Amino acid sequence: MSKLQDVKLNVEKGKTKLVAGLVQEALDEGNAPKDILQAMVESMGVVGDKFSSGEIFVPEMLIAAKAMAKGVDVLRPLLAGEGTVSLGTCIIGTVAGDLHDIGKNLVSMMIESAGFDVVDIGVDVPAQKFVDAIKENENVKVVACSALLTTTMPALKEAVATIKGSGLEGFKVIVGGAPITAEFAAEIGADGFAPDAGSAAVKAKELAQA
Ligand code: B1M
Repeated sequence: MSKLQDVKLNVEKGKTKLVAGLVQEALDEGNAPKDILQAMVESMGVVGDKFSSGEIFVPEMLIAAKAMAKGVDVLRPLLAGEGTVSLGTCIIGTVAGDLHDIGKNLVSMMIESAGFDVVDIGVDVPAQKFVDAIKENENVKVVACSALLTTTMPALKEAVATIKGSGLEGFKVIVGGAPITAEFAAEIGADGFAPDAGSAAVKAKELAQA
């Protein structure tokens, strides 16, 4: 079995103690960090499918997420570049009612590597907390809101409306997450949408420099 396959299977099985070592072995074997990350993202797809079909339940899904996080920790220094010039501050969080953070953490990592100072305000973030964070931090250029559940799409809408209605200016709002589309982003008044972490960083940079 290839090392990538090994990483993939062990993330799926939630082998938290093994994944970091396997990711390191995959790197040592010459696999590119982005390919290893992609393998782990695919694992989460498999885990999601197994959850949908009733083959596994929330605890298994959680443990697989923890295993992936261990693998991402090993890749972090390799995926995040060392930008010297700051493009400003990016506030990032997952909206109220939503506890999913792997995608948000990857977006955060890529936005940081694009040259932003990232302030991560976590998961289950009430709309007003985004506004408070904008007030509390200097030079905010981008606010990034993530939502992973169809049931938290209304909370994303509320977050964007609250941020936009706050009267604060000088920044753009980008949104994303598995159920979010460019159409929905436009409908709720976001300035930008990105389907994945890499394009979120490109979009954040584009909007901050516009
Ligand atoms: Co949850 N969960 N989960 N879950 N979970 C999903 C999302 C689900 C699709 C699984 C399924 O049914 N197949 C489903 C949602 C269905 C729907 O809404 N239509 C689901 C459900 C139903 C639930 C619960 C309701 C289950 C329950 O309790 N009955 C519950 C909700 C809890 C809550 O949030 N209130 C729940 C709980 C959990 C865990 C806590 C156990 C765990 C999360 C742990 C954690 O994050 N620390 C979990 C997990 C792990 C998943 C799956 C398996 C994996 C999510 C993930 O990390 N994917 C997921 C199934 C799946 O994704 N196929 C599932 C990998 C990650 C890299 O991708 O997060 O999509 P993603 O991020 C991508 C893009 O979306 C994008 O870039 C990222 C990287 O490229 N992106 C952005 C994300 N944010 C962005 C922001 C941007 C731009 C792009 O700009 C700001």
